This record gives sequence, structure tokens and C-alpha cells, in this order.
Amino acid sequence: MSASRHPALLATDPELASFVAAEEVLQAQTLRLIPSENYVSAAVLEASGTVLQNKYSEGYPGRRYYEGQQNIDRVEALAVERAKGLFGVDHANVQPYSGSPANLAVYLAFAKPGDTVMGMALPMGGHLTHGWGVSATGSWFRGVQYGVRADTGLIDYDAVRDLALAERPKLIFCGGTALPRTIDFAAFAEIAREAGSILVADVAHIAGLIAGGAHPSPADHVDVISTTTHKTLRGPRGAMLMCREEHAKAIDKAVFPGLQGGPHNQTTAGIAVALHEAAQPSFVSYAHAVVANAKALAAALLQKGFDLVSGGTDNHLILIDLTGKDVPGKIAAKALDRAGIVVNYNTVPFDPRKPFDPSGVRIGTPSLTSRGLSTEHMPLVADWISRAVDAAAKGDEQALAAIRAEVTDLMAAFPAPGLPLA
Ligand code: DSN
Repeated sequence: MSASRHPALLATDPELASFVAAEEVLQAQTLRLIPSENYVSAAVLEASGTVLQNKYSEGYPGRRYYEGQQNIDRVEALAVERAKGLFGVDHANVQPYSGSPANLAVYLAFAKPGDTVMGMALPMGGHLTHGWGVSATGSWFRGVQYGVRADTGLIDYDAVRDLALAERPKLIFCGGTALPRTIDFAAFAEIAREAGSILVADVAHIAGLIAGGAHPSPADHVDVISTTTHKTLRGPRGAMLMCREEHAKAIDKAVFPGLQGGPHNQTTAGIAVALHEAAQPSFVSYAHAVVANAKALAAALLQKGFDLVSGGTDNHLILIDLTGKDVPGKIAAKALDRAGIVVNYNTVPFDPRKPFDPSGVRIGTPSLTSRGLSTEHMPLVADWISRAVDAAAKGDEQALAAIRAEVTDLMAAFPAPGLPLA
């Protein structure tokens, strides 16, 4: 494998080209289990690297502040129509630069600084932008947080309702970054209706599962859907906001001119391609395979004696609680990385340790499913994780190197979309 996949880059900037080539090798040879990552197709990669990059386009199709939008308008309108069709919504805005700016636009559309907003606490599996203290959303707004039950690891909808009725927040966020279980959008909608709150479903993690019919859709239940486009949806790094017609103007105004300048047209093109791919029957199979793989991996990990938050998974994500093991999350994650298995360390609900050195490891199956691994491979993946965690506890670098060789071998048989062969 060489940097010759990018000959112009190699000729102009060999140093940078060598970093890209090394990343291609790393992505091809490792088992990537970070649940928010994926491999985009070659078509998405190509669309995201086009001359659309050269154009300023403040405004929306047919209403721009710069001329020369003949083609850009068609690209953005196509992405919008595809998003509406795929997710069954009245309105879609495909311009947010990523998930955090998308969520900030929702605040701008519906709340004023100082208003109370409600979301899942970050250490319980929520997201920074759902009103958590260290985020701008937690300093400019008054964040109140719900969590999961200590005995089940599941959201306690009665407690959510009690908090919502006590606080009457302007916004309620459901969704998060470390939730292994199905979100009951209808239950959240009932609570938001009673509390008089705008309900926002942040489906960044599960957007591809929703598109493929492997998780219930929030479209009929919530006011706004916020999502990134690069996780299970398998598009470029970007985001979308979707809503009913009644909220369309407020959302569009908040994104531009409220928060952002010119949209990243090359990303919009990549999003359009990803939405087209996600509308194909093969993507339905992909979404269901992601969940089947996660369930098989969870079962295999339980057999190996791992403790999983909520006891398993309904979606693409598994949160391993290592509090009963001899090794905390960060040390385990770094050892797994040396073994060629890429994960992230993560807090677990009621974590006795600090966020930068927590008790958990978060894993997921979107990337390995994109490479064609299936349920039959999950016992082997669980075995590698188990051996690597044991090796981390003993400081056994040879064992980690042996696992890495096995991982590299298997990955060579499953080429990654958009990448050269391992
Ligand atoms: N960074 C994302 C994740 O990994 O879940 C959330 O923003």
C-alpha cells in the first residue's frame, strides 16, 4: 500500500501524504470498535472531496447571498429531499457543521439564555450539548439532568416525568452517546407534552439503524430530530436537523444566519450520496446486521464474564463495566489499542472513577459490520477483548502483540469500504 492513491498530494506535500497513507494502513489493519465511527464508501469519499469545496453559498437553495449557485442549489436540494424521504419528515436542514453546532442551533431556535433545559447526564450516557455543565449549553442555560436506574441500567421514565413536571424545561433532549438500549420516543413525547416542552431526539448514534428499520423512528413523536451523518448513517462528518413544517423557519434561521456562515458544500454532497446509499435495500440488511452483531458480541462477552451496563444491548453499542476487573477503562482501552482493537474508555453509570480515568470501555459494531464480519466472528472478537484485558492486568505485552497479529490476519480478509486492501 502506498500514498500513490493520492498522487497530487504525494507530489505537493509528501510529509502530509505519508500521514494519510499511514492512517489508511491503520484503519485497514485494525478492528475498529468505536461505536460512533464507521467506514464511508468510496462514493461518499469522492463526493466529499470535490470542487464543491470552492464555493460560498450562504443562504438556502433559491435564496443565496452569492451568485453562481446553479449546481450547488441542486446538490443541497437533493440532499434535503433524500433526508426527508428517508426519515419521513416535513423539513430537513443539511447545513450544520457537526452534531454540537446542530444542537446549539436547536437552543437558538427555541430557548433564551438562562432557560431551563433537560437532558441525560453525561456520565449516564448523555451528551455534553444536552445541558451538561462544562458545555456552553450548561453555562448559558440551566441544565437539569436525568439518568438511568442503578439496578437495571435503564432509563427510569417515571423519574424523567417527575423531573420534567417539576422543572418544566423549555427543551427536553432524548438520546445520547452511550445508550445500549432502545429509546422509547413515545414515552418521552408524552412527558414533553405534559411538561409543555419542545422534545429533541438526538439520534446521532442510531440514525443509520432508524434509516434501516432496526430502531423505532422518532419522526411521529418529537419536535426536532438532530443527528450527525457519520456514525451508523455512514456519511461524511456533518449533521442534519429535521422537523415538522411548523418549526422549519425557526430551525433554518437558527442555523443560518443565527449560528453558521457558508455551508460546507462538499460535505453536503457526501451527505446526499450517503442518504442515497441508506435508502437501498442493502442498507436495511446492514442496519439489522449491525444489531445482530452487537447482540452476538454482548452474549459472547457475558460468557467471558464481563459485566455489561443494562446487561446487554438492543442496538449497535455495548458499554463494558470493568469495575469488577483488575484493570480500569483507560488502561484496558490503551492495551486493546496495542492489540489492534480500537475502542474508547468511557464512564459507566454511577462510576466511582473520574471521566478521564473511568471504569468502562465503550464498543460497537458499525465498522466491523461495514467490513462484512458477521455473528459467527463475534465469539472470536470477545475472546480477543478478554485476552487483551487479562494481558493488560498482567502487563503482558507479548500477549497483546500476538492478538494484534491475529487481528491483522482476519482484517486482511475483510477489506474496508473506501480503503485499499490491508
Ligand atoms: N463523539 C461522539 C461519540 O463518540 O459518541 C459524540 O459526540
